[in-house]
Amino acid sequence: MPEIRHSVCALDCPDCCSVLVTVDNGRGARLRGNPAHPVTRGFLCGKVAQYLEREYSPERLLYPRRRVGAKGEGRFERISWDEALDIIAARLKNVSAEFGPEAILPYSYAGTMGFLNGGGMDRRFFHRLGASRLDRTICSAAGVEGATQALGFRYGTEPEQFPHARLILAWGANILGTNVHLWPFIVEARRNGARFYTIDPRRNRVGAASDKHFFINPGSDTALALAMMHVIIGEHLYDADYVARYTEGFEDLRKRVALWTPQRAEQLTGIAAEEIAQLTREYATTRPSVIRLNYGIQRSERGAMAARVISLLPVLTGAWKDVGGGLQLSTSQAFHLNRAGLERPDLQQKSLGREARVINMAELSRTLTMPLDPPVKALVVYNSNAAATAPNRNAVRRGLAREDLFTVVLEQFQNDTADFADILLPVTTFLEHSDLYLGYGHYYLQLARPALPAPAETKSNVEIFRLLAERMGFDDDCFHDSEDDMIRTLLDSPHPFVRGITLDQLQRDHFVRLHLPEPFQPFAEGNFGTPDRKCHFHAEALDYQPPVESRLGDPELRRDFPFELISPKNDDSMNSTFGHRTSVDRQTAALHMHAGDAARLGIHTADAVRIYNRRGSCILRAVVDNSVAPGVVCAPSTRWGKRAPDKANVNVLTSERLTDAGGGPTFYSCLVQVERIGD
Ligand SMILES: Nc1nc2c(c(=O)[nH]1)N[C@H]1C(S)=C(S)[C@@H](COP(=O)(O)OP(=O)(O)OC[C@H]3O[C@@H](n4cnc5c(=O)[nH]c(N)nc54)[C@H](O)[C@@H]3O)O[C@H]1N2
Ligand SMILES: Nc1nc2c(c(=O)[nH]1)N[C@H]1C(S)=C(S)[C@@H](COP(=O)(O)OP(=O)(O)OC[C@H]3O[C@@H](n4cnc5c(=O)[nH]c(N)nc54)[C@H](O)[C@@H]3O)O[C@H]1N2
Ligand code: SF4
Ligand SMILES: [Mo]
Repeated sequence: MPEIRHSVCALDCPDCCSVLVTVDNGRGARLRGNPAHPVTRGFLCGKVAQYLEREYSPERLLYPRRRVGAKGEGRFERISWDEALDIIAARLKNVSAEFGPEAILPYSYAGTMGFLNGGGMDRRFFHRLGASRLDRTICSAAGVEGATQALGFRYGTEPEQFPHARLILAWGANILGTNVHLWPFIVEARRNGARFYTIDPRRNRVGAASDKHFFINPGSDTALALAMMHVIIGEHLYDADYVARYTEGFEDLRKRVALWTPQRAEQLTGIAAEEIAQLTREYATTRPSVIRLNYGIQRSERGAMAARVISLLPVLTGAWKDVGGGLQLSTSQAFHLNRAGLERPDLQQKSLGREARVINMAELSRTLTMPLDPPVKALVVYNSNAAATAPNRNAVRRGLAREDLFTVVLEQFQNDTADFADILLPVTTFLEHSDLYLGYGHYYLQLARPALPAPAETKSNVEIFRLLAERMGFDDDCFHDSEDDMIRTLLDSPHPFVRGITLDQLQRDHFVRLHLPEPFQPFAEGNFGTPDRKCHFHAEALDYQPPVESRLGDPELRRDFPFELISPKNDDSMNSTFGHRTSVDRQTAALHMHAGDAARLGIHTADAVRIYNRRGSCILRAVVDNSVAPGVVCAPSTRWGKRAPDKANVNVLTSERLTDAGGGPTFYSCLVQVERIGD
């Protein structure tokens, strides 16, 4: 008889779905969304509904391997776990003895969102080792910084409240692609009469389904938001009572935005002044109004400021007072778990007697290719396909090809990064190990137990770092912790949102809502994350300059490279995680263009085009579909470069210039030239 087991989707997605796995004779037969989960509501996105294809793919890595070819070539021979662990431990000890432990660098991101496998035993291991610390900026650092500067706390409107909204703005948010479980709530709101608008340089499926789409120049959102403030204040559309009670600095803000007329913003954003004024009036006078802001807005050079200024809009209008009003960027900060107990940063005292240096992952290219003291001599990559997803990929690959660099990769598939490994270790998928998960688009904490057996010689990250700790001779108790010990530690938090949630409860119920009022309205009565609980506008800090790599940026650069490239998420992908799929490879080999630009360059749909700048060159297939405005081109990311005929993907074009604050990457501030190269 088939049996149903519970799991949780571990992919880097705000929805964090509760998954039901049908298991027949020990083999997974079907995945579906848990109908009992208030946000999953019985369905999964297309890519994960088919995850069993990935689970049982003949390309799955099943045994530890050692490199036999050149770095990057991808030729390996099978070895035993004992050999692999001995080699790694010996090399890490040597590097540590010769250059100090900070010559060792972990590189990981959110291949799994699980606490234990995403940042648990690995953190303990590297802290005990005294390795360099990684600043994990690649995705959301700029937005986190901007939203924190604005509100203090990064809490947001819960998805279950969206049906109450009467105006919904999807601002840099590809809801159908990257956050599909919000969509039914929006459909419900629209059925109740809500209007739904999108603000995005690309008119994707969400834009096409909206009541109105605003094409905005990449990286210019701050100018739009400042002009919206200008109209809100100038036309007295703000909530004077809310502003008086819960904010500081309104008079300075009034002065600051006086010069930010819609006419000025039109020049910068490409949206007509009258449209800006009209949008603002609707936004400020419709209640409840909610903004789904997503991370698309903060992958540009002014990304932190954009997140900051937009986050202030519902403060001005008082939208936070309404059920179904406000803004959601992320809900993750509400999960106030005992991270220090999980990660044990105190272990650095034992290894180094101080905190280790910090390296920004968005600068991996520089870290591996420029002089550093000490240099990075050993790299351990897990939960990330850095050689495909990090900016300035050509430089990253030059770094990874260094003969003096010892690289360990923990992976499920032999992707771009795995090809550069000296030792390649096979890991389990989320269906095969235990973990605890937060949602960053809702407020449910979830537990997953292994639903399927781990195939062949695969092991979880937790188990691998536990074994490595033993090989290194680390005898601290925490390296003997079981998964359940680690979960109990995490849950041991005094914060009222999580106090009292137990492993037993999670085991029984699979998902547990944080201890929040229902509905949760974090800022209905101020309560911002500041010492005086008020929102401080800090008007003097709010400003806008176009990104260097943009149509209004460096004129010289713009002359040679006249197109603004954005490389947003592909609907059927999870960054590069499904890059082995042929359909995904095709989708991420596309360059979407405006018909006017294409005609001028003699380009037709399906033509091969070369797209290049000073950092690199990449061949894609043109899709002339007017999904972008003139001057913008869009290449959905992220392809496995190794599958491309020229072995390149869009990240050969992106730069390691950092955002205005937070140290984030600027994937979507990227100037390029495009030329037709053939049919
Ligand atoms: N299907 C799918 N889902 C995913 C992922 C995936 O790869 N595929 N990745 C996951 C990850 S890691 C993340 S971080 C989230 C991200 O989720 P999102 O933030 O929704 O995804 P992005 O594609 O980064 O950006 C969203 C939208 O912002 C637009 N955009 C780009 N530049 C600008 C700009 O300057 N201004 C404005 N207003 N809009 C802009 C893009 O065209 C895109 O439509 O999605 C997660 N979910
Ligand atoms: N051009 C461009 N580049 C981008 C972006 C963009 O929008 N445009 N987006 C950026 C963003 S937002 C992000 S978040 C990054 C994401 O970039 P990455 O962090 O590289 O994410 P993925 O490409 O999904 O790779 C995750 C890897 O983790 C592996 N994995 C999954 N589970 C486990 C596990 O339990 N253990 C181990 N060891 N491995 C596991 C998967 O097999 C997969 O290969 O990409 C960034 N790069
Ligand atoms: S990727 Fe997102 S939408 Fe798809 S199953 Fe996972 S959590 Fe749900
Ligand atoms: Mo991300």
